Amino acid sequence: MGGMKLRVSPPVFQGRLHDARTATSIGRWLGPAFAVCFVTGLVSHFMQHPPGWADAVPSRPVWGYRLTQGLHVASGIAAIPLLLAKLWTVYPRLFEWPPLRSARHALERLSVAVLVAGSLFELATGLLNTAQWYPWPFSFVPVHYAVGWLVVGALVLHIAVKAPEIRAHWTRRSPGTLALPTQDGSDRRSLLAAVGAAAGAVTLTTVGQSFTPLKDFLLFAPRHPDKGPQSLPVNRTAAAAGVGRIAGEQYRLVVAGPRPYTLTLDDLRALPQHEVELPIACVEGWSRSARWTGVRVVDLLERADAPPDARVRVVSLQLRGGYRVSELGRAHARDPLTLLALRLNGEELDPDHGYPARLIAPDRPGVLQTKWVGRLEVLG
Ligand SMILES: Nc1nc2c(c(=O)[nH]1)N[C@H]1C(S)=C(S)[C@@H](COP(=O)(O)O)O[C@H]1N2
Ligand SMILES: [Mo]
Repeated sequence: MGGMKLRVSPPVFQGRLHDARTATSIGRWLGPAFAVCFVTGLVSHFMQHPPGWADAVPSRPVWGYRLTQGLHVASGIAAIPLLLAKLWTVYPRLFEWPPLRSARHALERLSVAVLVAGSLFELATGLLNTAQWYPWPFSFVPVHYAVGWLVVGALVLHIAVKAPEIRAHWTRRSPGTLALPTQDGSDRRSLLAAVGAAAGAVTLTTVGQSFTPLKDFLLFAPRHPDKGPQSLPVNRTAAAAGVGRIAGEQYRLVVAGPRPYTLTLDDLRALPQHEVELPIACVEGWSRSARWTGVRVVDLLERADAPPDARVRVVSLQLRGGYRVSELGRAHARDPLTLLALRLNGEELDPDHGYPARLIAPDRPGVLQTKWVGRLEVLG
C-alpha cells in the first residue's frame, strides 16, 4: 500500500468530434449566422436611432425592416443549437494543461471567454425578448446592442487567431488525402447532420412569426401572426398602456406646425382616405401585413404649412411608457404610404390597435408605429 499516490489528471478526449476540424465545420455555419444577426441588428438600431448624418432613413422597400428583423430573429434562433454544438465540441479545451502557456495564450483564452459569455448572453436575452420576458435588472435594448459589439470584436479576434486551422480546413481536398479512419468521417457527418437538422427545425418552427407562409409550422413561437383582435397580434393593449377606451367624440388630433390646427375624429374621417397594405414588423420577432385606411400624414403636414424637409414627432395619448413618442424622418413623413390610420382590414381600429388613430408607415420598426396618436409636431 505504501507509496501509492493519488494523481488527479485531466480527462482525456480522443474522439475526433472534439477536434479542430469539427469545430471549424460548425463555425462555418455559426460565423455567418452571427454576421447576419449583427448586421441586421445594426440596421434595427440605426432605424430606431438614426445618426445625425443620416437625416433621411429610407422608407422603401416597404418590406425592408420586415425582412431584416425577420432575419435577425431567425439567425439568432438558428445560432442557438449551433453554438451549443460548438461549445460541446470544444469544451475539452477547458481542461487544457497547462491552462496558460504564455501571455499570448492567456490573451487568446480571455478573448474566447469573452466570446462565449457574450454569445450566450446575446442569444439568451434575444430569445427571452421575443417572449417579452425580461427577468433582469437592466434595460434590454442598450445592453443587447453594446454586448453585440463586444461579441463581434471577440469573434474577429478569434477568427484571426484560428486562421491557420480554418485555412487548413478549407484547403483540404478530396477525402482520399485524409489520414482519418472512415468510421470517424461518418461520425462527424452524423454530428453535423444532426446539428444542421436541429438548426433547421428551430428555424422552421419559429420563422412563421414573420414569414407568414410558414405560420402553420409554428411550434415554439411566443406569438402567432393571426392571433389578436382583427387578426393582428397586439404587443401592448390599451389597458396595459393606461389609455383605456378613448371616447371618439372627445378625441382631438392636434397638428402643431407653422399653421397649427385641431381636428375631431369626424373631421379626420371627412378628409380624403387612402388605403395601404403594410406590415407591422415588431422587433420582438413577429410581423404581419394588414390593410390600413386613413389620412396621409403628408396631407396633414401640408395643411400645417410644414417645410418640405420637416421631420415630425408623433405623440401618443398614452402618458407613460417607452413607445409613446416616435419620430418620422423626412422620407417617412413625405411618403404617400405613411398614414394616420383610422381603419384596419376594413373595420374601425380596435382599442388595442390604437383607436381612434394610429401611425402606419412603410419600412419602419413596429415600436415606432405609434398607437393612440393625439399630436403631430412639425420639427424644424
Ligand atoms: N403608444 C404606443 N404605441 C405603440 C406601442 C406602445 O407600447 N405604445 N407598441 C409598439 C410596438 S412594440 C409594436 S410592435 C406595435 C404593435 O402594434 P399592434 O399591437 O397594434 O399590433 O405598436 C407600437 N405602437
Ligand atoms: Mo414591437
